Amino acid sequence: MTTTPQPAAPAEQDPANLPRGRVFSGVQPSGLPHVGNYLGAFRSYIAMQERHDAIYCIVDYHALTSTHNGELIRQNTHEMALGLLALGLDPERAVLFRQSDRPEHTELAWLLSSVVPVSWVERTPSFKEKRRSQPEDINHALLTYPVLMAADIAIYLARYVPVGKDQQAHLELTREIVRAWNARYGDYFVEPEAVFNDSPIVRGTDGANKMSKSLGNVIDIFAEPDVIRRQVMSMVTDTERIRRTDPGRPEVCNVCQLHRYFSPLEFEEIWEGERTARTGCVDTKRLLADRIIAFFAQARERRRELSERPGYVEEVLRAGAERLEPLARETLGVCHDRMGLGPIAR
Ligand code: AQP
Repeated sequence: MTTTPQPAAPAEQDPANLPRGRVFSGVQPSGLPHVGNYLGAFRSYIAMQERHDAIYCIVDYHALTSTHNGELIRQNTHEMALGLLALGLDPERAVLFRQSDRPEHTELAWLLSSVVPVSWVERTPSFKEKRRSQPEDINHALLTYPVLMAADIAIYLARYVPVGKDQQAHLELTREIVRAWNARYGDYFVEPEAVFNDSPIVRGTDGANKMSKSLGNVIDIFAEPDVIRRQVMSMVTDTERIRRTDPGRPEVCNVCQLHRYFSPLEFEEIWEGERTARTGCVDTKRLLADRIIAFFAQARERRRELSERPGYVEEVLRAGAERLEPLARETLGVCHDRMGLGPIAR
């Protein structure tokens, strides 16, 4: 099948070469797939499906913490799944499913929540961040989000969780939660490890914050080329480079940083052009836009082909959820038994 070419930037941790194990990761359908998702997480998903037992999830329950438009969640779920498949996620090698198709996740979240002190969830950076960014909508699900995330991973006893660095605190909390449950009810859950690749935090077009759907500072993967070009041309570069003749600092310029991944063979030359002011920021951005558009061209074409197959995405998601049923129910069965609850129907 067609797979998007992988950027050749030097790997800090090569997700594909870890000892074999079960992998789980999720993405929220809170918007459309962007370059930050791809560099930080999706390319690890695709690399890890080769030799691991990989499970990937569109976490629609999580998206309810900030998106309250049902139709939008449905559309974004479809688009996320379609995007992942177009980028090379292969349903023959990895399981792809929708979280709400496996309601055992929410039951396990409840069971785990009984060992979680409230102070643990109150102190998570994402909760504090949401208190600032959506003060009018501090719903209870926002507070318990990390417990549901722990359940998503723990229910499949996953060992590896490929994610961006923004998820590090959540992963630490997941480890604490499973440790607390194991301490109370006996060893059962695996303490999962976060897997970071060599682009663990991609900054957005504002040059300052993490690229993020909710901040709107994204470069979309599947938008029309002229939209991608506009997004790239709007990027903040080196704020101390005022005049065209000033030398640039590629180490701090986000456009130059993205060239490491999208122009792997010549980024040093591009950086040198910036340092010596041989090239201006506008030239470097134009080149980046061309490179990003070319990089995802195959995936865009594949997305178009897949979108012409009616029912395909739904079928992949349904089959994925079905494959996971025995695993999810087995875990719940162990929890019911050890926690003194009634037997679950087999
Ligand atoms: N900027 C980023 N750099 C590196 N990795 C990133 N990821 C997201 N943004 C970056 C990683 O992509 C995976 C899926 O992310 P998500 O959609 O589930 O959640 P998120 O981290 O909350 O992404 P957004 O875009 O910031 O969503 P909103 O705005 O809805 O909160 C994760 O592994 C994430 O680390």
